[in-house]
Amino acid sequence: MGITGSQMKSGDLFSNSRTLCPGMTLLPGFVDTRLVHPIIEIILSSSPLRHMETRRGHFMSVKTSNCGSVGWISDRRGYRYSDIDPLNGRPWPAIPELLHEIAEQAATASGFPGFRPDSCLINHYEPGTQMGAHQDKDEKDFSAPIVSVSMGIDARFFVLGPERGGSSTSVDLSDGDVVVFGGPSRLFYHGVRKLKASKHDLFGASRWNLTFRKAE
Ligand code: MD3
Ligand code: FE
Repeated sequence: MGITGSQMKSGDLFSNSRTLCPGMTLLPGFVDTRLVHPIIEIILSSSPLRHMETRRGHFMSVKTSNCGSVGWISDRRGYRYSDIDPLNGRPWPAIPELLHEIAEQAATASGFPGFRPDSCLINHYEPGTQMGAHQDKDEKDFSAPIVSVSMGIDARFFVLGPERGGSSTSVDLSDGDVVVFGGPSRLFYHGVRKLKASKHDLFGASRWNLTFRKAE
């Protein structure tokens, strides 16, 4: 277990980390998600989950919300970051300090010290939902990594590479796993395969993913 399970000092290496490809690090079981669960509930009480609409007028199967000074949104005008939650007209909730610590410690353990995200996208998956191959390129500065925290039921995540086509590498992500994407992998195409039905003790039949980004 990582930061929340031991008194790991900043800069210590997480003994269980795996480099999946250059710039991409898996930290299995890095987070004690029991500590994150109530924090997510508080964030969603002000900025609830919603299905974002795409430019083409479809709704994404995954539900999302955000915390941070800006949040990722999609509507008929396209994808962008906004300092206002369009659902309630107010700023997004701030990133709680425990989440900042998790993101910073995971980035440090992966060779990206001093990571201070300004945005955290909260994705909620139910069995049958998926996320197609895409790049995360709406951020202004690609030198900062992206930190992804998985919670609840397992999912199969896939990475292509700098182009959409070709063969994919799969990674099964379980509750508490963190992946850090930086350097050459920062702009890789990636997605999530259709979720299989399953149950998790704390999160039930759902998967949560927190994606920490430096957007501005
Ligand atoms: C690889 N979410 O919200 S996080 C997304 O599990 C997104 O909810 C997925 O992709 C999820 O944009 C995967 C892992 C992730 C995030 C950013 C990446 C993988 C990445 C950027 C570059 C390469
Ligand atoms: Fe993504």
